[in-house]
Amino acid sequence: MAKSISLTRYLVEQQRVDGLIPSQLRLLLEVVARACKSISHSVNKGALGEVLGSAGSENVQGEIQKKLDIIANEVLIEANEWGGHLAAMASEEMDGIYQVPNRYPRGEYLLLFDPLDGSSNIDVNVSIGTIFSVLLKPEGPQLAEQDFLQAGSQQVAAGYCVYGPQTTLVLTVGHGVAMFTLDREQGSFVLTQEDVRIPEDTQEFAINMSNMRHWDAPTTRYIQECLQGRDGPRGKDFNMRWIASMVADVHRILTRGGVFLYPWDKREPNQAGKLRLMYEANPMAWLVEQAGGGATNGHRRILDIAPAQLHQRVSVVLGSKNEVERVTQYYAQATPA
Ligand code: AHM
Ligand code: MG
Repeated sequence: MAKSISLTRYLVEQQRVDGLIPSQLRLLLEVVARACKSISHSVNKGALGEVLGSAGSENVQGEIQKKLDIIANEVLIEANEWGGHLAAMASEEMDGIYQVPNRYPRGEYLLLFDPLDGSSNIDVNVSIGTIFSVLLKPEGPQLAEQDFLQAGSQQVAAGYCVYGPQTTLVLTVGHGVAMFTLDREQGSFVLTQEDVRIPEDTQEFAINMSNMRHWDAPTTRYIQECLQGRDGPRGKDFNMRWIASMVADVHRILTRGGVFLYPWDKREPNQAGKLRLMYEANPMAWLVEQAGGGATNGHRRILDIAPAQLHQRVSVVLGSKNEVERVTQYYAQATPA
């Protein structure tokens, strides 16, 4: 039987053998994985752990927080603040940045996360997840929110952990995408897939169709053509999936291809979209690109967007390369340069 490779061993080899990551980044990723394991245990307990339901508070974006949103946020902070590898953290669930307290040593990395993505699915026992992104702190003694405002192309690591029928951690440090499945008996993540590739073509799309009447013309055109199937301009039938947890939808796309869209819509014309650039779109865009897919806001590569705000939102189209390119073309044709 082939020897199983734990996340720890994989990271040590990335550091020692291949020289792909510094030791502090390895430590950071191990700590994030440990936090995800702990979150996975809480998610699994559900009602038995009295962790379901609303926390009765709102986050900075005015969204109702679930108890597990807050628990997951605390787990990530407590796990990461004392190790000496981080300078500060930022989270979808916190207003401003969280600097590592003075009583602990500070490292050179910045960690951003959506502690529990897919909040609407927590109480109904549908897959949810944690998304994270790692940046290097710019030079200088002071630390400010401004330091986090780096384009996604500057990420040094990104990943997510999906809490579904299996708990799976998916990771990139810029040399492809690897997947690790949590072995509960051993208590460790085990490498289950390396060099993940997204097929360039697909017949599966993911979008919240109930928003159709609010979309702009290019998104409407793309989806209508998919819906026309074999009888329309695409000449083939499409299937639709929408889990309402970006982690789960992206995990499916990394596994068997597909395209995911959460576009700008007319309900909130001044808002670029629903999803957050720093906590959701950037890490997922990098993973998808590392697996051979594409990720754009319709007009440009997500990873090239220079953020102006920590909680900035963005339109997202990502997944199988040829479909993402087609959507981008429809946007270019609708708004010629
Ligand atoms: P959340 O971070 O508050 O859970 O919101 C993000 C989620 C994504 O995971 C998912 O793709 C989207 O919101 C679903 O939105 P909708 O309920 O509008 O379909
Ligand atoms: Mg989210």
